[in-house]
Amino acid sequence: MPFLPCSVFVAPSSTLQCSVEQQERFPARIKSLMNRLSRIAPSLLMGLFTALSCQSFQESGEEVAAAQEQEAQPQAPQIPASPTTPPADPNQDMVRIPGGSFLFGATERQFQAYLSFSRMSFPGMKEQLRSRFVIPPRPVSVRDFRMDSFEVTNQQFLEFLQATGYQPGQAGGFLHHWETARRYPEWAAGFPVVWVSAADAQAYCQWRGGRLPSEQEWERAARGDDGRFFPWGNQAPSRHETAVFSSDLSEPVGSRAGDASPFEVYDLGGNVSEWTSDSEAVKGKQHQVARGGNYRETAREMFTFNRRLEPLIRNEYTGFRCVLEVPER
Ligand SMILES: [Ca+2]
Repeated sequence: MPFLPCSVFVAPSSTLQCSVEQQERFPARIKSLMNRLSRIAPSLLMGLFTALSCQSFQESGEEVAAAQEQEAQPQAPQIPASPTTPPADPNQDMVRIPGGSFLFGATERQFQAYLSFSRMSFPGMKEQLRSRFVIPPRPVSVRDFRMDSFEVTNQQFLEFLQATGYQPGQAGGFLHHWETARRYPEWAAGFPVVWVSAADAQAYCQWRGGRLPSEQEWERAARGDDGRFFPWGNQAPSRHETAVFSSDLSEPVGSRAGDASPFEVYDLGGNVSEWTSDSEAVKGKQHQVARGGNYRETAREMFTFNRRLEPLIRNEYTGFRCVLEVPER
């Protein structure tokens, strides 16, 4: 309701008039002040005050109307260009892996078990596969380190992009599964990020103060002290209970409680394979070592000693996790 007609305040010579709608936008304290001044102040002062107030609230009203009109427009769901709330500490879900000496590589018995999971056979296959693994295993020593309990997700990688503006040197395939360079599909927030290279992964880990694990560190985290066949033990995996493999799609990280190593690191067996910091030449071409199986592969890729030698290109089945150094005491 209008509290007073504008004509009470405006000097007769003034051309400024407040509409009823404008008066209704005045806050109560302004209305009270104007009422008191109307009883004691000269009309010229009141005219000036009212003119300024009317103008101010007219502009304010236009802004509100513009905002409401904008809100009425259908908006496509978007991930904001910058986080509206600070992201959670990216290093909070890490576990400490005790260092020490362990057997790196496969025993002959383990290698034969690996072969028993393969229906494929071609001349020289055993020799080719054997050359990929460290047979017999050799003792390797690693220092204590901390490792991500889970594979890095799309959401976490977006936070890195927003914080750093990272641009890859070679962009081929970079985040190919995202809708835009800064937006992943809504359903994919908790899924492991893929279509990243080992260099992209290393940049992310460095942002967090860490790095990619070496393959020896990765295997230490997967095998524990007993040199097990799989991260969860020596039992063959069950597709629907143990790990994510032989499937069409990865799953949100940590979905399978059964795919846990002795140090409670999840998805080392399956979901997506994981970049390490090691590389190796194959037939004269440099390859990056990835460890662990993935959703597309069969059970045999989940053996803890299995080494994947990947070309230096991004793909839809390799992600990563990070490690942090532990200061020496
Ligand atoms: Ca994995």
